[in-house]
Amino acid sequence: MHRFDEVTLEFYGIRGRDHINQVFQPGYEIILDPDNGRQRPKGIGYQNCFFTDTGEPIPDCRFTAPRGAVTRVTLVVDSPGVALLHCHTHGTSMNADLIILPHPAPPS
Ligand SMILES: [Cu+2]
Repeated sequence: MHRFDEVTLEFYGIRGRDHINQVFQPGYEIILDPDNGRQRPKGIGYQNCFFTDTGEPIPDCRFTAPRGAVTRVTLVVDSPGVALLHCHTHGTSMNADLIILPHPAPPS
């Protein structure tokens, strides 16, 4: 995806009760969670992250994707780099990278 693109992600949960997901902007850092001593990412929340079907804003781009249902989330990425899609329920075994390229220059 490109910087400032509006991108919709679709999730369909097939295992587990639900997945508490979060997208972190480029520049996130991995920290030790003081509650359980496990590693987890810490990042900056998106300003533009919302449920696609209702338009309801999602604070910190953190949302639950339940099993047996489609969850659609739309976000606008505002800085180039690698963002992390992370599932808090399943930890580092359920991560994905979102590659954000600089916005393409208009054709000349
Ligand atoms: Cu998960």
